[in-house]
Amino acid sequence: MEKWINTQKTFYAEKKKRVYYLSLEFLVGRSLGNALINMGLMNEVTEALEQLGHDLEDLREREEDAALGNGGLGRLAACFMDSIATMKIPAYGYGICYDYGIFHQKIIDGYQVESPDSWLRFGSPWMYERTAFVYPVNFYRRVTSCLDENGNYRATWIDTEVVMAMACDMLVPGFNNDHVINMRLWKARASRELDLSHFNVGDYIGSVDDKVRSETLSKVLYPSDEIREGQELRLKQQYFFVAATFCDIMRRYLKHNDDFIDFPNQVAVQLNDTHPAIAIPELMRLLLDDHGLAWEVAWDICVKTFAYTNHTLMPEALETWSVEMISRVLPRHMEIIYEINRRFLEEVAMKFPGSKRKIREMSIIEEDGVRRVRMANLAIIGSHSVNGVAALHTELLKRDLFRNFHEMYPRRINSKTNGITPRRWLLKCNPDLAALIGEEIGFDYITDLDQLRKLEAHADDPAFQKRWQQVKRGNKQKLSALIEQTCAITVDPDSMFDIQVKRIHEYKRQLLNILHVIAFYHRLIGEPDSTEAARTVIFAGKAAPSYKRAKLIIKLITSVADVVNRDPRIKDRLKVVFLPNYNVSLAEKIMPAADLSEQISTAGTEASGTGNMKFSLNGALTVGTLDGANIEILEEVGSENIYIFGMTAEQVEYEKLHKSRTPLDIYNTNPVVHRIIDAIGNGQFSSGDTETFRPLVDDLLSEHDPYLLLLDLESYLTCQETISREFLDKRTWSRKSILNVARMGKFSSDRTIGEYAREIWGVEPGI
Ligand code: 26Q
Repeated sequence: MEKWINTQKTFYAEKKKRVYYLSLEFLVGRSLGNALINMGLMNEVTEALEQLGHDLEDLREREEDAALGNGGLGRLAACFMDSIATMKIPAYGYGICYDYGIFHQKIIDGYQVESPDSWLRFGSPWMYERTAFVYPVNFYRRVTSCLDENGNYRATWIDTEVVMAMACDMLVPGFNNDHVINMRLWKARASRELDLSHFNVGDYIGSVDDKVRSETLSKVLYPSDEIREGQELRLKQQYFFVAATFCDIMRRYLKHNDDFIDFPNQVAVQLNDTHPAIAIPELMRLLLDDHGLAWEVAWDICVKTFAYTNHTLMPEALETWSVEMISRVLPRHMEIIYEINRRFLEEVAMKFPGSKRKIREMSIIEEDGVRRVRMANLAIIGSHSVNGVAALHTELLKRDLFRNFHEMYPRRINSKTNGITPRRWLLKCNPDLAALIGEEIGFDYITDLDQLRKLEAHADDPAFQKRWQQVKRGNKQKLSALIEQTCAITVDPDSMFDIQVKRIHEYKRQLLNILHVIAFYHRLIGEPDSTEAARTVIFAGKAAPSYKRAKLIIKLITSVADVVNRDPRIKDRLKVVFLPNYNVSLAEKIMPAADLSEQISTAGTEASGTGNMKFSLNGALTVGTLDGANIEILEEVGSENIYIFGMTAEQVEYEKLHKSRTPLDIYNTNPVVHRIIDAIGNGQFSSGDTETFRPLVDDLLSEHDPYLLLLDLESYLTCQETISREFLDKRTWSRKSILNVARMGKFSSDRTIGEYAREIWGVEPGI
């Protein structure tokens, strides 16, 4: 805390530009081990606890994960916090302190069952309630207006319902640098007026009811990623945290300034996807209504202040809100959005005269059917920078999804390839590998990941390879014990650990993976004496509670596992495991134990992926498509050190249009494929029941399968056979594994944050 106070004092004294990273999600995980590592206290604390008769490992396992995020986007925000602290960037994270994080997943009868994650039940030692920072946030009701002395339109939002936002700070220590930044997460509290109004008319119970209702705002994280969830509560959560954050931003800014000329030189706001994009009309409202600026001046400040990161390519996943709802919940913001749109469409009409199509596509308001506000359009128009999260993703944004905007503002869209923090994803989760590397090349690589290159010199050294293999083997043994404990499945640590862990989604194609598992199973039955490498295929991941197909895919995986694991003919040559409740802490146990990392999304669908980087940094080889950051991993490690299969994004586009082959063609001509599909359809994994998995079989055979599983299946199966063969050659495999780690430097989130700082935020790392 002392270091935290000192850090804040320095920021304050230096009057530096500050960065605000706004995110509805921060998937932090546990903090104890991380804090001890970053502060260099691991040995001391281990020893001290020993003297007190406690085991640090045991203590660490008791910490609840702070799971305030769904997956990639939330974890990226958490990795960024670590890099920001380590690089001394004057930045803050802002979000919501949910009482309930992402749900706990249990597997019952092979199906996912959700239960609430009440991580704050007994409080958290890492959260500090800041009762001095409490702000009112307004909702609903109406806007009055008048003309001021200069004849300008002036609006006031009145009669509002008020919810209080209370600051809760979570401290984030940098690595080995005495720097501590904070994430400020808001909690909703009832306002006093609200209590009193009911009290006055004698409705005591009613007043408590209202109090409870207004506090539901920060109750629970929405558990759906990349599928639309358009509830009013979600919109209110977004505005709640944005409004409170801007109270804080304005308070800090106005301490040193009495006009807004310098605002964009003092403040940078990064929007983590469109979830906080209501911040754009909110800043306009503050500048216009509270501070009396002219529209043009206010708008110029807005665009210079905001930057927006996009995390998805799928048009159906883009956020929209009905005009009706925004008008009701945030009436003044709806007015401002209309005015932004009116002025913007004038610009469009000037730039592209007569193009009705451009106007229709670029408008913030979607006009066909119920009118809706397109948050991505708002975010692009209101920001000076729009970035994708990997090179391919950004190119596709420019070419397809945001083509019109790219044409209009050719300098706006830029690329910032994602990264991961090497502190958590190597040093903390894989201490033995981190130590082995350190003994060879020194420990500076932890804050300068490019230094891992020095490992290249040792890739062929048999003695080094031996130690490398021993570390991997130790990690696999630990994971085997965990699997035994949680799933009661015995796995062989000498088998190939073939792992796919991530949210369950059709586009991520866990189904393709299980099709290979079935093919492998059939092959083993057919060839009882084959010498093929034994495999343990491991899955983990949560499905959005409302996502039927994803849940059915989990059921198929667990059903295949049941059949395969019990089949005496298989004799331990194949095990299938679904580890329940995938979260950050479980990921830290899985990554170090992987031999093969599955990154098999349909090309053009996964914006970046970050699990791919975690696996590779821990010495797994990747089997993957030319999608997201896989392409850049390929560029770094070289094509001999990664297994690439399947169609390119361009081929996917082409096939969708021209359908040169259909899934049925493949099913009818390839007997291996035929057998796999029939096995699922005929009930081989559902005790003869042919109904359970019919929807999946239908999807697979459909001409309209948007994820083209069967079109990639043959190439995937061939690739997997190569992998099986090459795994048997320990020397070559180890060499590839070492080279993967040696060439992961680019994927440090320190590199990513350095690029954001220089190219978007205009701030310098503080050495
Ligand atoms: C939106 C509206 C209402 C409710 C929920 C949401 C919502 C929540 C979470 C929409 C999307 C998300 C999360 C998206 C996400 O995690 N995307 C991933 O971001 C990673 C970091 O950039 C990428 O590596 C992944 O490729 C991308 O899928």
